[in-house]
Amino acid sequence: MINEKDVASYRENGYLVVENVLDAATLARMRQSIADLVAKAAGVKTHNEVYDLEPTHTPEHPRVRRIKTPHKVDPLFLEVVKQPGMISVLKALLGKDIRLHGSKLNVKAPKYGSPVEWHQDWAFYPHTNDDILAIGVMLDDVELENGPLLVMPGSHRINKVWDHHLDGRFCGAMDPTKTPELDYSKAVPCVGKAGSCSFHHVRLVHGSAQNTSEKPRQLLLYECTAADAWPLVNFKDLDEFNSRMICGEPTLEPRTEKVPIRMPFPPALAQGSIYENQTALRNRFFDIKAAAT
Ligand SMILES: O=C(O)CCC(=O)C(=O)O
Repeated sequence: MINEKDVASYRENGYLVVENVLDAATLARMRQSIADLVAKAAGVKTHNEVYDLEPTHTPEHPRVRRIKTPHKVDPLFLEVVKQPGMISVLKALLGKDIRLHGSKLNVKAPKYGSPVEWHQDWAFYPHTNDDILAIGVMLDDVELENGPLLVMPGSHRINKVWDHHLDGRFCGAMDPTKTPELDYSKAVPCVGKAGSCSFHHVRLVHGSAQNTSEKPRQLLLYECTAADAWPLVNFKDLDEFNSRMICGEPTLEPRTEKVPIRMPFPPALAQGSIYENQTALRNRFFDIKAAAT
């Protein structure tokens, strides 16, 4: 699926967009599953294990911001990350032994889908090494207008974890007035037809604007790690850890690298999702326009 030039570009820029990773039939099954899940949010009053809700959500007029761990809700989402096309890209970027760290589906609905402030995934889940990336599966055609994932090329190589704290607590976002190394006008949108996937390094700075367009922008994110990257936070038990292997073999010997680390503690005041964590941020980069009713 990708060649040596693509791998070199990923190492240099920290991201890659690959077209036609998923076929139309798989996309249709995933969209149906998501539509069913979103419909089931009718009657739901507040965020729960499955749903993160838009600020304008009501039980009568459901507005889902995120489905939290889709691979735990429908086995289809586990099947998708194990498809041969996906595995071939993952192996080229992370090596032969790979584990799923987590998954999430950002719905970013037309007219109101919420923005995500600039951040590094690494700030949320530091590991013993940084052979870690997130796949962004484009379930819809992603264009400039419907809130594409925006990435800061090369920011992973600055080899730094920016401060994601505010008033002494983790808040899951970088204060854009305190990042002089970064020129956000150089951000690159990851656009593509439905079925394309972006792959971004765990330390790459990224975010996305509100979707104020009429078009949906559902993005399914899979966080994947080299099997020898062991998490420094939230390790539960070995069986659960190893049940998330996508391919290859697990190991009891973590590979430790000299990586910059800042622990995400004390935890954010608003728990549950990055959207909730980021509500604490005072200096926001992305506008939030009054959501259409
Ligand atoms: O959905 C997006 O555009 C941003 C996703 C992201 O970075 C996240 O949810 O951590």
